[in-house]
Amino acid sequence: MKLYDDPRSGNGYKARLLLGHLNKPYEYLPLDILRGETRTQEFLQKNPNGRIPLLELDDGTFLPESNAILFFLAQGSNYWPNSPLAQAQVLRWMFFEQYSHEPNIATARFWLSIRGLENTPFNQELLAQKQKQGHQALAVMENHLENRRFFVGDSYTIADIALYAYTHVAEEGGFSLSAYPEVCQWLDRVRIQQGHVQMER
Ligand SMILES: N[C@@H](CCC(=O)N[C@@H](CS)C(=O)NCC(=O)O)C(=O)O
Repeated sequence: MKLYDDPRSGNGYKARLLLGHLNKPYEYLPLDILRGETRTQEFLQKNPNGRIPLLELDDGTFLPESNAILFFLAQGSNYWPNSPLAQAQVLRWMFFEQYSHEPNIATARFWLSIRGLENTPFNQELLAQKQKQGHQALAVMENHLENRRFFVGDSYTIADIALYAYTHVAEEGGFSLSAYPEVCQWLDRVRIQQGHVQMER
């Protein structure tokens, strides 16, 4: 397998993290999103949406979308539960991540810590809105994690992986996690899972 990714991407890190847990070998193909390397004709033929992460399977199939990659790779492993209801709960948190969490927390991080303020044509109002909505997502997580070790059932699943990716670097988006002690304890629990890899490559 090949993983097209930008090392700074939390979405890409989700795939790297699960591949680490699964101890699966893969070829890493780093691209620089700031230089438009996912927008070339060559890359657009692989993923018409022009984004990483992108997994290339051994038969040449291309699979984009971080959470679809997690779903695919987790099949048959402990990171994807057996019961349809537990599976649906995992999907619930992965959809939450893509709709309520990542668009706010990852975007604020991208503006503040990756692209840099000087290159970011946004207004403070938009940043404040992203941060407000990001805090709402963190509060939902905090509340859910009260009396729970992981997001679904009592074990670590791809729901945790999807949410860990941008939560553990939320401070780079201007979010202090000190008001979320349950989230902080969960982050520590995730970090000690077997095969954990750090975001920095
Ligand atoms: N929903 C997608 C989002 C992917 C995404 O936004 N990728 C960003 C990096 S984190 C990207 O490739 N940006 C480059 C661009 O849009 O040109 C996923 O979860 O994989």
